[in-house]
Amino acid sequence: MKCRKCGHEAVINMRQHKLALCSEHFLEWVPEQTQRFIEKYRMFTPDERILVAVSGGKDSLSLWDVLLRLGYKADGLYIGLGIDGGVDYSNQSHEMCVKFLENFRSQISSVNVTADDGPQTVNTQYLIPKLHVVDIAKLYGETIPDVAARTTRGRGKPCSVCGLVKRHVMNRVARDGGYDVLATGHNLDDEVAVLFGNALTWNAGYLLRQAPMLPADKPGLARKVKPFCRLYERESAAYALVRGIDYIYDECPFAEGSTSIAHKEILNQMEKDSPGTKLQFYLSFLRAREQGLFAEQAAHVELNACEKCGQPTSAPGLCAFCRLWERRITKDE
Ligand code: Q46
Ligand code: ZN
Ligand code: ZN
Repeated sequence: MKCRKCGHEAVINMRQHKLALCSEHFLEWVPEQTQRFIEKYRMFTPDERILVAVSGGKDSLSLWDVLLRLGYKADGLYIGLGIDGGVDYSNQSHEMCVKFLENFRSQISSVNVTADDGPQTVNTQYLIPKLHVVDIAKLYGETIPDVAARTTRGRGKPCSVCGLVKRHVMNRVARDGGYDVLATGHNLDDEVAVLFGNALTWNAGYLLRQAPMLPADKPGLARKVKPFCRLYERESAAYALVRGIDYIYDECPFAEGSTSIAHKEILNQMEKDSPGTKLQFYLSFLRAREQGLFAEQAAHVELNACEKCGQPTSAPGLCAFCRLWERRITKDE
């Protein structure tokens, strides 16, 4: 298989795009595509400050790398969940984020920055990224599995508590750090698996909130973007590999057996039989959503500011996150 652009040996063949590329052209293609999606979905501008949620996995580290190479002011946020799972999961993933940053900093002088008017010399101060680390156990006294074990949320799995905590911490760090936007590394496979699950139950509220860009329409909430939402998982993994980014291969041990993984397998089979199925499903959904297909059904929820942390909540008094740490109240639930 030859690269379509230069005829050298291709490292990836993307059947759904009918495109094969060599390593050099693939490393150009991913940032070009990402930039196209950033503009298309009005995610952010070069002046804005971006907080990238990094987990040590291929998607979030590749995203951080791409944003920095495109010249964006992007800092990272790592949330230490205290998950071991026999593979020292949280410590390993933290280490990957730190390593990424060290490597990137050491390469910084050789990074080409592209701006609207072509390559230019940019004050590299801007490009030296920061990694915010929030260790849940150090800050709140308990790991995510510990909190999950004493609450009724999530039926034995910590994912519900974990999601709640991550959303809260991401919003808080974005707000306190004065970031304009919060970026996550969700890829097309993730988005399509979530979409598939929500379409099975026609959950209009969830469908309406699934988007490449969600504006910060409530005080205390950050704008949320997914610049890799149209990139296949295989493409983001290949980017990490070809770029030489070291990432944690293990999934979180609690992801095993989840419905979204089961949905991914079904969708992979469909994609294999008919390349491009996932992308078509996602793009058709975005069009329907834009045409207001789910808007009417989504109920308007009045939000108040939480008495303790100030983040918006539908309940009066404390938000679900703050209630999580009030042991007495949680036990009574
Ligand atoms: S990190 Fe947390 Fe995921 Fe692990 S505990 Fe579940 S939600 S699976 S993205
Ligand atoms: Zn090439
Ligand atoms: Zn609160």
